[in-house]
Amino acid sequence: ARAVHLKDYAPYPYLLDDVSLQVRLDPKATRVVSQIRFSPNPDGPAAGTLRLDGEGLRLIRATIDGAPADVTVDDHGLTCPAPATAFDWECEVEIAPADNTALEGLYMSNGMYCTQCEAEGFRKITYYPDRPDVMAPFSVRIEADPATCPVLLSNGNPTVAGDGWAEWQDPWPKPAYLFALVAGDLVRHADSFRTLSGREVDLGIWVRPGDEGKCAYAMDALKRSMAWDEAEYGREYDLNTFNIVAVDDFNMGAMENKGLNIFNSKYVLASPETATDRDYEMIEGIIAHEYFHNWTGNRITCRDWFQLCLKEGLTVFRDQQFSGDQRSHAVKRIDDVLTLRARQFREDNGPLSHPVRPESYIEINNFYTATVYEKGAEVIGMLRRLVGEEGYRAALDLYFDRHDGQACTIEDWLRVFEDATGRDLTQFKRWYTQSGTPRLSVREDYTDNVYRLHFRQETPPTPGQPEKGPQVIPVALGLLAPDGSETMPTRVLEITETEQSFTFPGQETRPIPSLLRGFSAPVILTRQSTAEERAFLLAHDTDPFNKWEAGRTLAKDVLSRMVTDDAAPGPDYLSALRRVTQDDTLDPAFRALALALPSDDDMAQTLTDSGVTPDPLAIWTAREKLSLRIAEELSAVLGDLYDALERPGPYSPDPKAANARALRQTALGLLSRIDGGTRAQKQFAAADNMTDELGALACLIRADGGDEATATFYRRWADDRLVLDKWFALQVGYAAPADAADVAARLTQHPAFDWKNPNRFRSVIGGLGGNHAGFHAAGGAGYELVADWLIRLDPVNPQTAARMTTLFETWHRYDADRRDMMRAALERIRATRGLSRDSAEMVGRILG
Ligand code: HT7
Ligand code: ZN
Repeated sequence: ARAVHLKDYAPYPYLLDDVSLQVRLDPKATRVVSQIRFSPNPDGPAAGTLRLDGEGLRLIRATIDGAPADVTVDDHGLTCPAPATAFDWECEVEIAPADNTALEGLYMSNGMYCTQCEAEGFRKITYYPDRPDVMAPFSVRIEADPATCPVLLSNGNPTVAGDGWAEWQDPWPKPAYLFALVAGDLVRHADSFRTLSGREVDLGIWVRPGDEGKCAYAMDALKRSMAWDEAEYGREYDLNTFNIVAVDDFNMGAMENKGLNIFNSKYVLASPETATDRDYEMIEGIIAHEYFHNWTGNRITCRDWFQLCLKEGLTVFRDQQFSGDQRSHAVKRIDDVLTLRARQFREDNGPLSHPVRPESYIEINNFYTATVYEKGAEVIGMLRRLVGEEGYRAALDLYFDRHDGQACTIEDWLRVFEDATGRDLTQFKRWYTQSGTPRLSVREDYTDNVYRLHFRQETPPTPGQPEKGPQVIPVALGLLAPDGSETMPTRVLEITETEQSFTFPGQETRPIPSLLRGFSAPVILTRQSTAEERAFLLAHDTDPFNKWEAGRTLAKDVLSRMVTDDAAPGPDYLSALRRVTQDDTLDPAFRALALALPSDDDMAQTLTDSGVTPDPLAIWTAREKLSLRIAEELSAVLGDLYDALERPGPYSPDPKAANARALRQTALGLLSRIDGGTRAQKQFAAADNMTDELGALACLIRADGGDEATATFYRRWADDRLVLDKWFALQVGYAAPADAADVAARLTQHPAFDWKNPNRFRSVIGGLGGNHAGFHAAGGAGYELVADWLIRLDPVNPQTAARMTTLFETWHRYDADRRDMMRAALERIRATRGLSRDSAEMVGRILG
């Protein structure tokens, strides 16, 4: 397959003045009639030939101004001679949504019709210039059997409807990737929202009958998101209707289609009995994310898919701000950095490393990555730090004013910051074009009351980019005195050179630096420091992120020495942990994070960075030993906490109650290593909510497989598909290293293992990949099983299969045996006859 390159961008030769679709739904023979008014694009290349994208369509007829068009059809679309003046195009195609297992285009899920058009799914519905810079107002007429599909939804506002048909009109010009259509037997959880300027908006969350009791939290999150976007960004909603539909079969989390968001049901449905605190938090964040796209993505969209970070990085940044405002900024920041390091640093350290704005792709679906999303959000955070809160607001106001209704580039985005703040962002732009995680090392000296910091930055070579220039790195810094007081509050140093020093005169004692506060830049910071100093920062740093970071670094040092030298955990770490655990002035969720150890995957990368080949079993064993040691050392404190944090009233998902549960669960996880599982048994039996029930079950499975509790849980929840996903995932995720592949293999034989459902597939196969020691267990059974299943899934759902090949992206870290086995598994996937373009690109890049 051929690669697409950013440098080859050219505008489309035509503008689309108006699009009208008529969709007559049928599982095997849906008919789509499209009528499009084309006119020459004055800013485009010469008109005269019409090229439309199309895949898997049966063309019935095509006309230009009422006369048959002279079309040539190929595998990717059609071409025909067309006037160089305005004309009317009409065509009719037939498609079979019931046969669409790839879940892209128009497909069926539990008897319901739905669409997923981003990135290039609309071309599976009709012939069309399926690219984000071609925008048009749409009107849609849907016809379906009213007995099976009483509800018919599309983008924009509803206009007229009758028995078996409905019409929708979307006045806002949009690219085809934002098109959506849903039809089925659905029930509506209704509410309304009054915008700042007084527009009354009908809100609807549409779900399968029986699920209507699980929509209240998502609706509440939606209304809070709408109010927040008005208050913080001055952005109002712009239609009379906003609908959300929950779908069981969905490749990703959700989709921001204009006025008709479609969600993986996992990120909509919640009740105390079936959803965990984490589920509630994810629902809130994803509802906000998709809603925020209405302005950052829909009203202002991307010129081409290379600019994906323009909408995704910014919208992730906005949803992170929102969640921080709704909950705790400190805890949210730590969570976000944990995700960034686990996903994006991992990606950036391996063969899939690419810039936030890539320069070429074979399959765009493979570029919905942690780098585009999470690093893209970090880049916005850095910009905001550099220009300040007011500068950021001025730049965003200018962005919305200047570019409303346009399809934009990163250059447009940076220009509004330059114009609004007067700053030159030429060097800053490297964050979008250079791949790899910068390494920032720092040395210091202190003489005659003058303290100096000497920085050096370097970004290692990444695929296609052997050389890098220095980046603009904002380093938030505070200084502390040995008595724990802060002698210099946070100040932002701007590093722009490869080597750069900063001087702080008037320091009566040698300060202790708190560097990169709030994780002010997505870099790997190295600095020689002692365990005492880390314990000091854990105790005294006023910056909550760095307070946590100090504990994390301590934990990593302890674990590394346990792995490499079989060393026992030192007293500094354990006593620092005790202090934090007992400190009631700290948010319980923060304490839970401080008590949590780095993941095995994180430790594997940490060891690799320090030149040690990671042994997954040794890491797992060290982590188990350290957890046991912490449990023994802190047993009394943890026992008291566990009892004290018992909830007095009924379950509520509010942040305060959830934070208390997070700490209580962390305490239980440690205590169940020394109490024979008595607390976990009791909690499991008494639980009236999924957070407590699942938390207890996890402890029981980890202790001895938890066969009885696992069976009880299954009997209780066999009819709830989302809860059952958790049941599958937990067994694989907590299986002992030597058993994990067998457990996963056994679960793939379970009658409820519906492998064509992406959530279920991810629970088991993704769950195995997430069990680091289990996936990498000696002998390679984990690699084999995952490869077998990816080969099986690829022809059915190439997008999901390709995405999961990233389980192998770290092959280069490990010993020769594992490397060989992982490469062999990848080669086996690559050699599969008829392998999709999606998986072929991923496997090719991973193998290098
Ligand atoms: N913008 C949406 C991306 C998305 C997607 C991309 C490829 C294939 C399937 C997909 N489903 C959703 C989601 C978002 O980032 O908001
Ligand atoms: Zn998004």
